[in-house]
Order: sequence, then structure tokens, then C-alpha cells
Amino acid sequence: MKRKGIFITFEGGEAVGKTTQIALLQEYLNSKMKDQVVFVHEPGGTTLGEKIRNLLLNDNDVRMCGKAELLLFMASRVELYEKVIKKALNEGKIVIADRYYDSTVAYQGNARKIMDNEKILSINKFFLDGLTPDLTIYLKMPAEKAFLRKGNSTLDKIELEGMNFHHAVTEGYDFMSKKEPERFFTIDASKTIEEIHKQIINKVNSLIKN
Ligand code: Z5A
Repeated sequence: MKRKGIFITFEGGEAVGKTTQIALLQEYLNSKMKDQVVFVHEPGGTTLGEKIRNLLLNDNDVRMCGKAELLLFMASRVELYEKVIKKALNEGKIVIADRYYDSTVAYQGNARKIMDNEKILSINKFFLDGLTPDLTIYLKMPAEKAFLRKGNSTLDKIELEGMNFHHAVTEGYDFMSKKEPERFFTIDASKTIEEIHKQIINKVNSLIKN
């Protein structure tokens, strides 16, 4: 897909600090270029997507097979792409997404082993008109350490998977960052919030200038 705007995604396992860093980036960019930046999250971000999110993560009455899970994550993404992302990029805006198809490779591909990582990539690209992010900020740290940050908060269905699953998620992201090193910007997520924010601002500013 040809685009006028810039597409940036945030990726990584649970509690690595994506939400925190996206909020800081949002504050920074809104002060510089208000109304030019669109923030989205997955699963969700549309009426359909939010209903799918509830089914996937929170509704304990709904137990589904891995293939259905994969298709629902993709359905939420395709709806978000068609209703929000495509339009914003065509208008020349900066779109910042909390997760995109690298999550499906890491979770449903590498961890759940529903389908080969390359096949997941190719079906995603087919349904998303080949839209690849310009930059993917990958926040990386050991899952054991990241889960300590969750404290006593209630865990959703995917967070309740065992540590082997979450290690495989990290391996899935490592697979993608090795495959596309020019797109991935990997940051040590165990650094302080301020240090990480500075690295992100530098990287995003140089992308915007170019
Ligand atoms: N999923 C999937 O399986 N397949 C797919 O295709 C897609 C998703 C798209 C979405 O969950 C779930 O769906 C996710 C993958 C799966 N797995 N689960 N569960 P979500 O959207 O609800 O949540 P998440 O994306 O996993 O994010 P999170 O768990 O909310 O974490 P986070 O956003 O990365 O972290 P945070 O909320 O910014 O920070 C967590 C805590 O750490 C918080 O108290 C912060 O104050 C603290 N924090 C943050 N940064 C730091 C630093 N640097 N030092 C110390 N403390 C920090």
C-alpha cells in the first residue's frame, strides 16, 4: 500500500511498558503537531474490535481453539486497518499503533504454534494490502521481570499462559527483529521510563525528518 503518512508500531510482551511509552510519546507529539497524530491499539479501536477484544481477553465463558483465536485477532486488525489506519495514512498523518501483526507472529505463531510464522505474515499482508510499519519499537525484557510489574492486577486469558509461552513470545519477536532489522528498533525495557522515552523521541524525530 502506498501512503503519505508514517506508520509506527509498538511491540513486546506483557508489561514491558508499551502503554506508558505510547502515552509519553502522545503527549510529546501532540505538543508539536496536534491533530496530525492518530493513536490506535489492538485488539480493539473500532466497535467490532472492542467486542472481539472482550471475547479474546476477558470473557471467561468463551473458550476457543487456537485457529479461531488467530482469526479473531486478524479480524480486529483488518477492521481497524479499513476503518481507521488506511484513511489516516492517506491523509498524511502519523499513525502510532499499540501492537500490529508482529504480535500475531509472536503469540499465535511462535508461542501457540497455530501456523508457521512466515504463513502468518503472508496472510496478514494479503488482508492489509501489504501495509508494513515504517518503524517498529520493540520493548524487550525477560518475561519473569516484566510480570513483577503487574503487581496484584487481574490477569487476562493470555497473560495466564505459563512462562514457557511467554518465552516463546519473546523468541517470536526476536525472529521478526532479525528478519527485518531495518524496521525494528529494539530497546532494553528494563531501563527507566525516562531513558526509554528519550531513545524513542530521538528515533521518531529522525524518522519524521527523513
Ligand atoms: N495479542 C495476541 O495474542 N495476538 C495479537 O495479534 C495481538 C495481541 C494484537 C493484548 O493485551 C493481548 O493480546 C496481549 C497480546 C495479545 N497479551 N495479553 N494479555 P493488552 O492490550 O491488554 O495488554 P498488553 O499489550 O499486553 O500490555 P500491558 O500488559 O498492559 O503492558 P504494557 O502496556 O506493555 O505496559 P504498561 O502498562 O505501560 O506498564 C506496566 C507496568 O509497568 C505499569 O505499572 C507501569 O507503570 C510500569 N512500568 C512501565 N515502564 C516501566 C519502566 N521502564 N520501569 C519500571 N516500571 C515500568
